[in-house]
Amino acid sequence: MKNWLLLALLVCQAAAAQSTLDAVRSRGFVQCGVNTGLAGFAQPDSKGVWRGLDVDLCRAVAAAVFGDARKVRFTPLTSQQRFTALQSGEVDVLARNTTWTLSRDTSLGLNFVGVNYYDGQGFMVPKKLNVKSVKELDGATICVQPGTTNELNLADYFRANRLKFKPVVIEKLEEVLSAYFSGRCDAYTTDQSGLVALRASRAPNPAEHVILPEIISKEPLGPAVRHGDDRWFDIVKWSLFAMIEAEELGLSSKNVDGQVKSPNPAIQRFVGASGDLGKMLALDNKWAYNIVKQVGNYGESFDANLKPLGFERGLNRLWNRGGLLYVPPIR
Ligand SMILES: N[C@@H](CCC(=O)N[C@@H](CS)C(=O)NCC(=O)O)C(=O)O
Repeated sequence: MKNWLLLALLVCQAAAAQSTLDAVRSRGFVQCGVNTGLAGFAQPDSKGVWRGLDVDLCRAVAAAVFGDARKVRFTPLTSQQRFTALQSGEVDVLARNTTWTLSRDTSLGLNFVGVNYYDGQGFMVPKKLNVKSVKELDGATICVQPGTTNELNLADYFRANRLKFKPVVIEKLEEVLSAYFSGRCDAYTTDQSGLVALRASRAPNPAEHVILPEIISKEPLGPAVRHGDDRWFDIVKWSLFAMIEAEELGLSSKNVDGQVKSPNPAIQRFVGASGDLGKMLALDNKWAYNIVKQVGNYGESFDANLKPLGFERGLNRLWNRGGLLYVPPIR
């Protein structure tokens, strides 16, 4: 083999072998794939600062890796673009109201780190249609985005219930919303969280739209990374878990400083005052302290981003308060 070819091959192999953590460190920031603009999950505010539950997860990873939650940049992605962006290495993390499914977790080459919002699919209809149930939508025209679980669940549900429908499949969020709000579709279907957020933030008149009572699927939404890099998978996973565990331990951005001297050994370990949990993740021992101090716990993020839009905690309460949020021990 020619020498230059061998060299090129070795350089390529070295680049491929570089871990995501090394790449992120030498770049100086985490590149996070987020929604193009979904209030409460990921949307730039009036000053252009990204806000939302998914955005906070990205900031938590930056706080864990760099000790600085600001070291993150955001790539807005449509439903259809998101998986290629992660697979190709354009983003390090995908935190974009993405449902954890078997096919995405296997053949799409993703690893879901956990769930940051338990959701389910619903339907929104104009109030004036006077529809009270999805079962009354036989023959309806229904707006949906491609590349979503919503598109598949819609077809399954209507088939299972022997109902007919005409799908109007539009890739861009702006366009699917204007199709629905202008009356081109009788109904719009997506995750319940999407319906609540979009009705509150995008409807010309929110009071003119109702969300039907049926929830037709399970949509566990969570951040994902690429297959093949266990260390990075661990870092993103435990960054999410740290936000949830902090709420359970009663640690918040407001009080975490005072807790560094807590007599509780679990808190001591969490804030990095004892033990070496950070080292096990190849991070600074204050990784979790930095997340809570700079980003906040899960409940703080929920209250800041979702509560103002009218969201209830519901399934997304902690396990010991009747919800599903339960993370393995941080020890
Ligand atoms: N959770 C579902 C749906 C996620 C989804 O893409 N929802 C739409 C409607 S809320 C969205 O976020 N669109 C934004 C965009 O494409 O820019 C999935 O993972 O397939």
